[in-house]
Amino acid sequence: MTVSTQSPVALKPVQAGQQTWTVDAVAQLFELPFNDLLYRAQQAHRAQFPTGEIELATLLSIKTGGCPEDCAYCPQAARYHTGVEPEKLVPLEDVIAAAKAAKQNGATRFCMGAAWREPKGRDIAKVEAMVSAVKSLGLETCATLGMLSQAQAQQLKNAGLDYYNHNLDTAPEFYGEIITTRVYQDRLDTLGHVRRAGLKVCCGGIVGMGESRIQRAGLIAQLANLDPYPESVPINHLVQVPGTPLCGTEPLDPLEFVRTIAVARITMPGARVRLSAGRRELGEAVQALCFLAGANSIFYGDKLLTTCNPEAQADRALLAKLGLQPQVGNGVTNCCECRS
Ligand code: SAM
Ligand code: DTB
Ligand code: SF4
Repeated sequence: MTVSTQSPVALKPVQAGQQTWTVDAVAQLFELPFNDLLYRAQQAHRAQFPTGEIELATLLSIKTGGCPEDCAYCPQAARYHTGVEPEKLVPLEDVIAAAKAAKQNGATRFCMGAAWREPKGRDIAKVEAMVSAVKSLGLETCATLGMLSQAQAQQLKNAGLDYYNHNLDTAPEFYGEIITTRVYQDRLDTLGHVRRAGLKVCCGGIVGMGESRIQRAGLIAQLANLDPYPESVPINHLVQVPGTPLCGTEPLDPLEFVRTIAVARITMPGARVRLSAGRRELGEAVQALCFLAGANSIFYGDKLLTTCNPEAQADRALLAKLGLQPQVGNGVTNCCECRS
């Protein structure tokens, strides 16, 4: 794709009211010289987050595998042979134990993920109990359970849920290549239900699925034009899992991943931009560039849902090496290792 790097892109005021982003304007950001893009992202980041601390969010898979959907990236789709065996819903005591451990390790947010197309009524009741229990430990709560009705979103809010994660995943134009069992509008509808219930929105996508740069710009434009834009924006780098249709996709240039983070920061200046799946493959130097580009949150803990994440100890060492402080939550125990 050739968009002139000379095109002037007006600096967006980071505190002013939200503005609409055209895909072209976002694509022009992607086309900036790398240093100019990172400089712009740093300006936006420092204006909104002067202390620059990194949020630590821990994930737990509360219902693994056996999903009826056909998301081409996902090891939990029942139709792909990935070695992920379907499991039952995790018992409440196990969720509480995992949340306590996450808090002890320094996490401030705990996200519960289920391999569902959408939760059933009896599922929601059980997740409500999990949310209330995790919330009472003094952690921020997040859940990702698939599509939600308005009533389900309200039930989760009433149980103490702070955030709901539901990703747009990619640009509308590329979406049909990745998922056929539900449409983009279904995702937007769920996000609307989540917002109307008063929940905070965690919504991002995946890059490295074979999409073009203009499609990456299309994803960012969709996210930035949500009104308001999401409070949390997880940017996943595709984890290629053998057995999934996307395994074998040509890997994305790591610097293009850094650019995506920078563009997310500039277009959604007040959001927590989270380095999500795929950090192990990125390595430390690329992650350091991502922090420079405005990432200020990570999934923290040895496991994502079914795939590996960097070890917590290695992440603490990386943050310490970069002089980055983890965010401290209300009532979080000060741990000598992660608060040094
Ligand atoms: N089933 C629910 C749903 O799809 O909304 C919640 C769980 S689903 C695993 C949550 C998100 O994980 C997906 O939307 C996708 O963005 C991300 N994800 C899943 N597999 C991934 C992979 N192999 N690489 C990167 N991100 C992935
Ligand atoms: C998100 O955007 N990424 C997380 C979380 N939200 C639920 C999930 C990543 C999953 C990576 C593949 C796996 O571990 O199964
Ligand atoms: Fe199911 Fe979610 Fe995986 Fe899609 S991403 S297959 S909905 S678990």
